[in-house]
Amino acid sequence: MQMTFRWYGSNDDKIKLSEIRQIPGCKGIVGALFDIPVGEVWPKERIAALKMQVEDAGLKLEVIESVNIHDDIKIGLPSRDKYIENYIQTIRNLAEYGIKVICYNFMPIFDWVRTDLAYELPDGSTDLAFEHKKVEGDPSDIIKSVEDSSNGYVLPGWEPERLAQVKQLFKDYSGVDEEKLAANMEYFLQAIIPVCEQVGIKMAIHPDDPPRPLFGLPRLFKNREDMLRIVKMYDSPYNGFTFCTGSLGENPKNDVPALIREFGDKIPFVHARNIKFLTDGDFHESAHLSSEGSLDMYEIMKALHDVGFDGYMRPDHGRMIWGETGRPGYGLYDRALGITYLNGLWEALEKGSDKPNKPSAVHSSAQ
Ligand code: CS2
Ligand code: MN
Repeated sequence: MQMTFRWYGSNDDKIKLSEIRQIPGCKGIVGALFDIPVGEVWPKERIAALKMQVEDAGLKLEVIESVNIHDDIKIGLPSRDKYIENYIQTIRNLAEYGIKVICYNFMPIFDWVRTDLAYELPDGSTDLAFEHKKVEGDPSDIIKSVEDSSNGYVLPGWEPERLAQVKQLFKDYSGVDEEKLAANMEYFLQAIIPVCEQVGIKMAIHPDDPPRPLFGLPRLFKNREDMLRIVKMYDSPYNGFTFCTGSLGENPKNDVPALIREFGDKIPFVHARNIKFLTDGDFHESAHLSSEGSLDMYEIMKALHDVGFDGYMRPDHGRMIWGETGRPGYGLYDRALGITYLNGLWEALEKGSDKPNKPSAVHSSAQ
C-alpha cells in the first residue's frame, strides 16, 4: 500500500509540498492540472513540470485525480469522438511520465454534492454535511450555498465557468436517462481501456457522491449492481474503481468491506474516510477514527489487507481543526491525522498477518 495526499498545486493550495513530506509514511501526491479546461489535452511540458516539482520535494507522482470527462461524452453528442481522442492523448502523455492511475468520475453536471461545508461538530471542528431536504428544490440554492461557504476557493466540480452554464447543461442532459448514460460510458471505456492496457495506466472511477440520483439526473456508480455493470462494460484490470469508502458508505445499504472483498482485484486506488449517519439518509463527514463515525475503518482496512491491496490510498475529506482555514475538506491537519491513523491500522494488520503461527511460537519458547 502506498499512502498519498491530494494536493491542488502551488497556485491553488496553501499547503506546501514540504509540509506534506513531513507527514509520516506519506509517500506520494495525488495531483492534477486544474487549470486545463476539461476536454483539452494535457501538455507534456506541464505534466513534466508537475512531476519534477513533486519529486524535488521527495515525493512521488503516480496518481492523477482527476482527468475530467467532457459533458459531450456523457451526453453522447457527435463531438464526443474528438473529446475521446483528446482524452486518449492525455492518457498517453501521462503514461510517459510514470502515471499509473487516473481517477475520474462520470457524474452528470455536478461532482460531489454537500449541503453544508462547515457543519459544526460538538468539539468545535467543522466538516461537510448532506441533508437530502435541501436538494429537493432548485439546484441554484445549492450552488449559492457552495459558493458562499467555500472560503474563496474554487472547489473541483464547482468551477464558476461550469456553474454559469448549469441551466443549459440541464437542458442538454434532458434526454439522458440512466440507460443512455450507461451506454455512453461503455462507449467511452471501449475506446480508452485498450490504450490504458497498452501504456499501463489503470482507470479508476470514483463513486457518485452521494450515491443516489440528484436533481433528476441519473447516477451510475452507487452500489454493487452498478459496480457489476461497470466491470461488464469492459472487463479488464485497467477498468477499475477508486474505492471511496465515504461515498459508498453514505448509503447504509452498501456493505463497504463486503464490496472490497468482492471487487478487490479492480481497486487500484482507495479514498479512506469516515462519515456519520444522521437521520433519513442525511450524514456528516467525521474524523477518520471508527468511533467518530458510522463506518468501521478497521474492518475496511482489514478487507483491503485480506484482498492483498497493493495500490494507492489517500485520506479523503478532513475536518477543519486547530483554527485552520482553507479549502473545505482539504485542510492539512485532519487529513494528516487521518494518514497516521490509517497507517497505524495498516501496520497492525501487516504485523498481525502471521498471527496463526504465534501461539505455537509462544508455547515452544515457554517449554
Ligand atoms: C470527491 C471528488 O473524493 C473526493 O474528494 O469529493 O471531488 C473526487 O475528487 C472526484 O469525484 C473524482 O473525479
Ligand atoms: Mn472520494
